Amino acid sequence: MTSCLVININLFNILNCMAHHDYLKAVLIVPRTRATRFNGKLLQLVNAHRLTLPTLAAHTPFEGVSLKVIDENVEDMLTPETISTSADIIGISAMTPEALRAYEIGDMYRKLGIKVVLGGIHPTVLPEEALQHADIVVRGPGGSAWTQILDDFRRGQLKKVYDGYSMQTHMVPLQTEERQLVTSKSVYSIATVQTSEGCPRRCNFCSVKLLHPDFVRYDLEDVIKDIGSIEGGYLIFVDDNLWANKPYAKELFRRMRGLGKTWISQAPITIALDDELLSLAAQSGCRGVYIGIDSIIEESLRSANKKGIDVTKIPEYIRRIQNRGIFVEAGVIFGFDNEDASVFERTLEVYDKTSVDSLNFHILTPYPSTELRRILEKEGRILHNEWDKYDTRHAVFKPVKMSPEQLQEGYEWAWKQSFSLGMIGKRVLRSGHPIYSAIFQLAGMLDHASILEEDGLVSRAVSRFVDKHLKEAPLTARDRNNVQLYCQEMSEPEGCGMPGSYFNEAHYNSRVWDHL
Ligand code: B12
Ligand code: SF4
Repeated sequence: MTSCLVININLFNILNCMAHHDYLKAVLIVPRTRATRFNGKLLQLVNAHRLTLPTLAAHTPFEGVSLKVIDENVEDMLTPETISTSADIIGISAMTPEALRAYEIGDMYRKLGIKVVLGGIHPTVLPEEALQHADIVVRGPGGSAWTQILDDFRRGQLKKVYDGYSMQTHMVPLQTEERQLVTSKSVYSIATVQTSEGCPRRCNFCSVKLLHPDFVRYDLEDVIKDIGSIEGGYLIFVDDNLWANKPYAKELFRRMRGLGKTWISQAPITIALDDELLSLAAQSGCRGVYIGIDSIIEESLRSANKKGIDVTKIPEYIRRIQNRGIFVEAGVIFGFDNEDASVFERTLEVYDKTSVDSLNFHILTPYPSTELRRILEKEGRILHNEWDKYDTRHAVFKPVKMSPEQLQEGYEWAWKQSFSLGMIGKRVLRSGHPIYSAIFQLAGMLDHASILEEDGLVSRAVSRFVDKHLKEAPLTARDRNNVQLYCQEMSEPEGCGMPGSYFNEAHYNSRVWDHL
């Protein structure tokens, strides 16, 4: 009884003293999308974390800012009851399919009078729309803008729109701790790394050039330092085109030899033409590439501005890449103007004759401000602006040679056909690396099967496993620093009534931060 009282008094002291903090409390959020099912538990099991969060964390000043990050895809969804009412400023990231949820979250915080910042590709291209749900919008790369916003907040000089394009300086290699902010939320985390921004190509449906008008490569020293901050052995390069500058890519792969990392990335099919490049990639740990082949119909590729690809050579190119022990997943887009309803069957027939390890299907989607969107708008072919359906899984425009319903049905048929047990078995058996293949096939199947519906049998089992094995989020050096600074100010260097255990508390954030 007595010890309980002491602890309560201590806790009261902490809450009391920290309530008058002179440091900022900031929260960064990635919203959940319709595409993320199963209450995020499956993603919590194996999560390739969103690089956005540690990147912005690395641009958050160490002194005087307490930071919390939330990825709704792997955590419980935020509600008015669970949001941090004591936060000072919230930053939310949004791709187009995440925009509506981002707006909901923004509205929730703004109701409490908390400042909301929106960034990412969607607010970049539609800042006026975003400003209806936020106080501040960041356009373009956001690291330096985020640092500036925190500073302006302190000085009471916030602006409505920050132009990230003109402010970005250079990449900041991440620290292990910044990565832990997100990786500790999964059982098995896969790190994400970026070596460049943008893409030298100009496909007409792509949003990348809107966010990154120029193709910028990071300093290789910084990239290697960044990779050094990764604790585990697996990583994904999130670059749009890691391989675009061959001398740079080759040097990167040379330097990665011996680091003991296994990695995958997106890649253009043309990597098959450079033996040295492939060989160095394999030696550096490359085990898989996702190739946006997009279509096996030359005319479709031309209409999308994808030039220089001889579709008849695709099977041979796939084989060459696989010969290096690199797994190939092909990305297919349906809905180009010249395609009629026979495209689905024809596509599967062609891929059935290749040795491709896995397939991934998308519906052509006219994202805001892209060239494709401008054409379709002019022709009156956009069906609606329900952004959560702009996820490449829904037909949101009228194709030329089929109806939107035919496009939707054909797309779903292709998934079902391609991920039937027979097709999966065939691909796994002929794959040079059946274990990787089986994992990818399973991922593809889960992506489109509903066997793990929320509260289903498998979902519950995954939840139990995750809850048991989830790593503990470390108390960050930043928070330790803030508490110590405060205690010094209070002339109580021993901890101003804060029990030592709080410094070690893994869930300091949720136990103390939320209640301030
Ligand atoms: C990696 C990636 C993914 C991963 C993401 C998961 C993961 N664990 O990493 C996966 C494969 C799952 C994925 C899925 C999808 N993706 Co994606 N993806 C990317 C990619 C290649 C890189 C994103 C990234 O990590 N960048 C690195 C980080 C550091 O940059 P960032 O997030 O852009 O953040 C910077 C700025 O935007 C800004 N910023 C962002 N948020 C905020 C917030 C605040 C507060 C501030 C201040 C600043 C700020 O500051 C950051 C630092 O500069 C981009 C292409 C690109 N270059 O953007 C496409 C991209 C974002 N994806 C796209 C699409 C279409 C999708 C899908 C719909 C379909 C698909 N391709 O599979 C799904 C939808 C997923 C969903 N949530 O619903 C489109 C989005 C178009 C649009 N208008 O929304 C892009 C642009 C690709 C393209 N070719 O057009 N994607
Ligand atoms: S190759 Fe990929 S990232 Fe580059 S423009 Fe085309 S779709 Fe965009």
